[in-house]
Formats: sequence, C-alpha cells, structure tokens
Amino acid sequence: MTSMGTDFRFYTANENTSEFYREVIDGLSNTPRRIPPKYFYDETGAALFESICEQPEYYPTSTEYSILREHSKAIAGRAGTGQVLIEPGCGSCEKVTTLLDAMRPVAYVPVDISREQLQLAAAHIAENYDWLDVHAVCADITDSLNLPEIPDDGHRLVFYPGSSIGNFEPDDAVDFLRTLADIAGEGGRLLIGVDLQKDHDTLNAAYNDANGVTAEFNLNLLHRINRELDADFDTDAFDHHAFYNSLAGRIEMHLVSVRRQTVNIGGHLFEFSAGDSIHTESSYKYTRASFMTLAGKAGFDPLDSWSDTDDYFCMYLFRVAA
Ligand code: AVI
Repeated sequence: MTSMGTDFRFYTANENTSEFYREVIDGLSNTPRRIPPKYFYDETGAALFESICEQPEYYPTSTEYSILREHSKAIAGRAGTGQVLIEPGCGSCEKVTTLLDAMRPVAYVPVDISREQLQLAAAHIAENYDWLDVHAVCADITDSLNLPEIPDDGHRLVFYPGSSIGNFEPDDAVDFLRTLADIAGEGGRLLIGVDLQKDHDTLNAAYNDANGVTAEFNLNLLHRINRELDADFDTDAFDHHAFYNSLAGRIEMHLVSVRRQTVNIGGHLFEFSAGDSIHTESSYKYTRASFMTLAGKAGFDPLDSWSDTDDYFCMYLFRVAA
C-alpha cells in the first residue's frame, strides 16, 4: 500500500505477463481462436477506448452520461448516501463524478488494471473532492479482489457503469455478478449500466466508427502482443471486423487475416489462412427481461431502473437478496 502525495491510497495486485502469454498461446491454439478482451487495455488501449467513447456512433457512453446526469438525485435517493462506493473497472473515474455530490459517500474505492490511468484518475478525484476518502486498487477485476478494510457500517454500493457486463459470456456474467454481490455484502447495492437490444444498424455503426478508432483499438491488441510477448504479427495483414450476431444477441469483434501467414509468438508458430479470424470481443446486448433474469440468478433483487427516451441503455439498481 502506498500513500500518494495528493492524499489517496494506492494498492497493487499486478497483472501477470506470463498469464497474458499463456492466455494468448492457449486462445490461439483453440478453435475458434480467441483472445480475452481484458488484454485490450494497456496504456494505448485504454486511451483508444476513451477515444471510442467520444465517437458520435458510439452511443453507450453519451447515453449513460445523460441518464446519470438527469437522474443523479433520484438515484441517490434510492441507492442511499454515506456509503462506501466501490467501482470495479473504473477507467478514468469520470462517470462517478455525476453521482458524488448527490451521494456523498464516506469513501470511494476505484479499482482498475491500468495502473497509470488509475493513478491519474484517483489523484484527480482526491483533488476535486477533498471531503472524500479515496482508496485506489490496481487489480484485475476478474480475479478475486482483495479490497482494503474500510469501516462501512454495512453500507456498500458497487458502481459498475459502461455496460462492461456485456463483455462477459452470459454464464460468466452471472459468476461476475455474484462476485459483485459478495463485494457489496448482505443488504449492499449494485448500480449497473446495461446496453439494451436495439436496431441492428445503430449497433453495427457503434462498433465500426467512421474515424476507424474501434479498428485501431482492436488492432492494438496485436501491437501489444508484439511489444510484450516477443511476437511478429504483421498488423497490416489483419482487418477489423465487427458485426451484430442477432442469434446470439451480441456484437462480435474479430481480427481477420487478409492473407496466408505464419506468426511467431515467443517461439510458438501459428498458421493463418486468408479469412481466418481471431475473436477478440463479444458485447452482449440485453432485453430488460433477460437482464433481470441474469441478475436474479446472481442473487440480486431489483430496486429501480432509469433509462433514456430511446430506451437504448438502462441503469439498474439492485439489492443483494437476503
Ligand atoms: C468496455 N465495453 C463495454 C465496450 C463495449 O461496447 O463492449 C468495449 C468496446 N469494444 C469496442 N468498442 C467498445
């Protein structure tokens, strides 16, 4: 644990390079080939994701912000004030600022894998909210989380915006929601942002922005593997391919080989034919009913929800069932 100059605490549970290596080698050895999307987020990937959120086609971020801004008082009224507010996968910690004044939590615990971004974001919050105790935790939220002991009087609120729950396979989403329920504890609450099913053109456009930022984000995964795992991907020989799979109810992102090629990753050779793909991400879109069912399986009771006028996106408030 480190006490930082701007008066917040910083805890590290570092990402493991050998685990990255193992997951890439295993993922490319299987059929279909897959690499877990959590590896998008090195420093460059985190910055590219921030830029995706500013693209006009990528509606989830702006829509979620508009819901949070419009309903912050109502959300605080239903979620409660004076809690320990924990945000797994907090990124730049910007969304939480729509709630802090209304909620007046006793402590804020941002958790993220991207160390540099977390340091900057936590410092920014600590500077701007001098009444708030900030305990930043650098960790992979899909591993078991060791959170600092903070007296909370049994009041914890887990904030999980951004519809990242959609990046889990549905069974894994239930497991992850159970982890969030454990973090929130008995009687604790979860405020979660969920992207809803909608017309396919809107969905396809959101993952194929005209500026090519999502394509760059996807391809950065290969740059990262080259940089960190001694690999020789020709990044010009793979194309970004994203589409809505309506049967599965998800956007799929792939990197597709444009020609026959062999890639060397730390001495492991992988053959690709033209058209072979690496599945890099799924982003599930839920109906209201299907998300309620999912959360119910994880042990949550619904308390309330807030949406936009187009019904593109929904913020749900749940309570951990007794
Ligand atoms: C982080 N997550 C919710 C984003 C999504 O929409 O699934 C990641 C993303 N991938 C491409 N664009 C955005």
